[in-house]
Amino acid sequence: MTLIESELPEDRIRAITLLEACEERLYRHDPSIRITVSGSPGVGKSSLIEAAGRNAIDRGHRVGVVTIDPTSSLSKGSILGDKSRMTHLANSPHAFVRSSPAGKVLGGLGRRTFELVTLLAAVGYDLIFIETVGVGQSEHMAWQLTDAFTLVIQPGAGDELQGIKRGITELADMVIVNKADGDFIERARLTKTQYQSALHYFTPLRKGWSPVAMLCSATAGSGLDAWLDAIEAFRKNLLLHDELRILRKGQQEAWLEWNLGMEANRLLLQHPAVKNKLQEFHQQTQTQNISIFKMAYGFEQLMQSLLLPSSGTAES
Ligand SMILES: Nc1nc2c(ncn2[C@@H]2O[C@H](COP(=O)(O)OP(=O)(O)O)[C@@H](O)[C@H]2O)c(=O)[nH]1
Ligand SMILES: [Mg+2]
Repeated sequence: MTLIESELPEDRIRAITLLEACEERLYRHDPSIRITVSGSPGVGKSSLIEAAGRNAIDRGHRVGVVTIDPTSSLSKGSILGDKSRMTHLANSPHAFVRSSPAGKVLGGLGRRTFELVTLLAAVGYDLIFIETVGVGQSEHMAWQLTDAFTLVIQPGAGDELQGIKRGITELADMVIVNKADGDFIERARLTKTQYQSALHYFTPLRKGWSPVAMLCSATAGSGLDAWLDAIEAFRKNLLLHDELRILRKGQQEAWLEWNLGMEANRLLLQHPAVKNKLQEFHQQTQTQNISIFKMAYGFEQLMQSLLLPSSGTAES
């Protein structure tokens, strides 16, 4: 994993060799299911994975977890590292927890998340959780790169919403109302009902699967087996319709495109001509009110002349 995340060019070559071997193995046999666990910071994603992961190990699973460490991106402060919420899994011989830095990647997935997941699957982790940072943008990407999408919410989450937040909820295969314990139980039940009926109105995204809402308490240990059962049923349904294979192809394509975009972005920003122009732009904005739109157009033309020199558009 360290090799995969390394930025050194020589490590990259070795990482690709390793990943290629993983893919070969997985093309022959891949028993893994990959589940995104998404939701706002503090709803209990890490706690749920830790608690459900323990039960899953008792069922004979090997549990892999990739979390994106938010400390390096948007939400600093009160949030403890995810790994510290998963001490049992982190210390179990039947589980593996990896916290990757979100780094400069936009959104809640790391640049190498998909590669890490592939490695975990290839070495036999069959139940793989991907915990996102939960900042919105990333969710769609995570949805594209994994098999199942679990949205975690808090009791009362449905109250302030005019209806239910569509976007992310529409992606959910499973909605967990966590913290259904103590004084929150009644509220949690109500929230679950609200979500269940909202889910009902969305257009189904998967053949043969209706999204479910359920109650859990990571701390009291309730509802966890129902979640694991739902994941199992979800996987069986995918296999039944031969959807898993199609899904994986789609994931690979999505990852390829994403990676290409990121790399293009990185390389362009390193190009001397682009760097110079940015520098120039920066100096100009300090002293004058220049047109940002014209500037952006200038960048577009510059990039065209760099990437498609024969297309005729020269830098003005
Ligand atoms: N009462 C209650 N508290 C919980 C539950 N699950 C998590 N928490 C608490 O919520 C806080 C955030 O949990 P965490 O798992 O780090 O949330 P994450 O940011 O979504 O990963 C912690 O203080 C947990 O102890 C639960 O089921 N019930
Ligand atoms: Mg967490």
